Amino acid sequence: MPDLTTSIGNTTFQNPVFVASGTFGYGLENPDLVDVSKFGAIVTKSITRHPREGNPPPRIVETPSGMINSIGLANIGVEKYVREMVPNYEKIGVPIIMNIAGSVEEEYCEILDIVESVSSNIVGYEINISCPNVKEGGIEFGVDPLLTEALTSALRKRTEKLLILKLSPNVTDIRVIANAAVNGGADSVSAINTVYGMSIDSMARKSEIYTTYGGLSGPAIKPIGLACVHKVFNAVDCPIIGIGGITDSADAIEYLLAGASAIQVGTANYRNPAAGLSIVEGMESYCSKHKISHITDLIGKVKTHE
Ligand code: RRO
Repeated sequence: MPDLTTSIGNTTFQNPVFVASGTFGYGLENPDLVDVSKFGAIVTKSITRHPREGNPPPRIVETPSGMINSIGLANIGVEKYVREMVPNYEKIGVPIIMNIAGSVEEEYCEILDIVESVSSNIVGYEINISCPNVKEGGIEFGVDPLLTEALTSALRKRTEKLLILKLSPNVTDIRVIANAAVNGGADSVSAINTVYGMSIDSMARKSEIYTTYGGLSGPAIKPIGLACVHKVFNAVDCPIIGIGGITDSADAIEYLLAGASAIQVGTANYRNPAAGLSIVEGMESYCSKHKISHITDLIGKVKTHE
């Protein structure tokens, strides 16, 4: 049986297949649909300091090989999250990574302090500095290496749990932001969040998303995600969590070869909430077939032509 375990910072996961933020609620919504204990980890929807309604509809539209969302950070806020969700995590038998979003450094810090003040089996935090859909929703950090480093080091002082910075592809050079996160003390970076996109109904001559632009996800963005992961892998010394258009185990293996230590399945969950479980099985078969004893042997092993 191949060994699928992978480590990020001080934490070892039973396999490298996580479900992505925003595509699996708070981790507690699908118990009858999927055996969540078989995932490597669940990453929650982004949580902010106060509850948010999000953007007005329409806020999701299907596009060729993908979808565009502009949810606008709709969530229950950290207090309700700690009261109603966190206590239930003991039962579900899978590591939880809480995704945190804010508009200023103090907001991120306050959220982290509130969660750290209660006992929980949250194993780490994915810090969203890359939401494309709100005016002050972290993307200001995600495009600026100085702000990224300062935010990361403020958060690093507050927790010993995993600290993962979620990066945007909507930047000139993702390596500069990844490097800033690591200099600030991040254990890992996840790449990528969604890519700015737009969809137009030619008959109505109207934008199909209320906010005009949204975040493109799904198979359409896999080549962008792979390039970002590969660039970061070759420039920055930290484990990377690969995200973007992963639908099957071949996609997941491609991300590992590009340099990812783990991957997240996002848009594919909308079609099949158990997509991640098929990916775990497919990875096992790939390793057996190719006589790979440990999945981590694949990390960064893509052959290039240079
Ligand atoms: O809620 C959203 O609109 C959203 C978020 Br927070 C994010 O990080 N990425 C995305 O595509 N949508």
